[in-house]
Amino acid sequence: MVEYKLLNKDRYSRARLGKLQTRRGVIDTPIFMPVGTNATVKGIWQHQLEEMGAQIILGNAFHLYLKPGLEVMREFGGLHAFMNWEKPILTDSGGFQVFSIKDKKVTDEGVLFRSPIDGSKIMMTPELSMEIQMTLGSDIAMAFDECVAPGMSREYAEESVTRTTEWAKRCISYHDRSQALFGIVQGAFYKDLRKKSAAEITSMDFDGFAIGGLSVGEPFQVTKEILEYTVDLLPEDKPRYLMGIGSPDLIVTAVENGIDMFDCVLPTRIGRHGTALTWNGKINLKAAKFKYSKDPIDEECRCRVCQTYSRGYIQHLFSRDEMLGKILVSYHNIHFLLKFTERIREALATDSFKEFKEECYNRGLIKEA
Ligand code: PRF
Ligand code: ZN
Repeated sequence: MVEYKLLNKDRYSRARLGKLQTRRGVIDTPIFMPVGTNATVKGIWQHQLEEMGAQIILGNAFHLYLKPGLEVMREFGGLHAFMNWEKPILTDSGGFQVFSIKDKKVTDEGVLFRSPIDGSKIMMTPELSMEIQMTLGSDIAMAFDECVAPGMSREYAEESVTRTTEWAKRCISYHDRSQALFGIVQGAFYKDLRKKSAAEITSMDFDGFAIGGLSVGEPFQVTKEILEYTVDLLPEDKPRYLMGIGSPDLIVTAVENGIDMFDCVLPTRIGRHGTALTWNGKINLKAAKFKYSKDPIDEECRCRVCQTYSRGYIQHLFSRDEMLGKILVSYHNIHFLLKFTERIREALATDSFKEFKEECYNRGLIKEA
């Protein structure tokens, strides 16, 4: 259902350049995947994603099950047709979204919670998550996992790894393989639990492997250490996906540890608050100092927003709470991360990832050279 092809390996790190063949075309890796939780990348038209060069986007089983629901999805013939996006889609299983709900009950069967939309009781199970993702017709589905909240005991984390493995087995037996299916390694911040989870998950017939449970509020060094440790436990011939990261420093850390795919709501979330990613670090366009600025958000950016609008204009839009401000910064931020990963791929293709990393360090985009 997907095939990973290695094109080049970095000499100084575990970074790798590759291609991932999916049933809706080839994706260049490493790749950043913009997040379209509710069948929309917030504020961005699908044709704008295409014009920016997005190759694959994310959808969410949990949200799309709550609204518009499976009946609507069946009527439209799946998520691609519904939202008019023809390129690959990866859907997350709900394993992360369910866990951000406070009032819930986790059992071996699944997760019982109240719908945040109408208060009705819903039992999310591995089988239901597979059913939703097959109905959505995404190109890559994710196993239903438990992402442990930081601060939970080791005992709980251990129990949770066992549950995630049992759920993964149920996902595999229920899934019809009409789409690719990735397994997710959990284990919180405990290396032995990561090892156990990786051994169990990679022993199953998945098309790719994700690392979950990271970037949930822990310090950067912890993310890095667990990532370094866990990647080594994953097979080399399958794609590797680090879930929920998207800041330039974490992207570089992920790539140098051999990660091929990553996603994050960061560009649109911070964009809505006026924060722009630039080649010289973050800036906040709400700041009064930009009021008279005729400069684009980023001198070096070739995106449509930076070719068209000034910082001063965008500052004004935010000061009047005009929705266009949020849209413009979101667009620029997604463009930035797509370009950033494209530059990483160029560097990997020309054996200059080390130099790229040095440049990032000098620009203040990453904390360690
Ligand atoms: N599991 C799933 N989705 C996720 C995560 C996870 O652990 C994360 C963790 N950063 C983001 N998205 N299913
Ligand atoms: Zn721009």
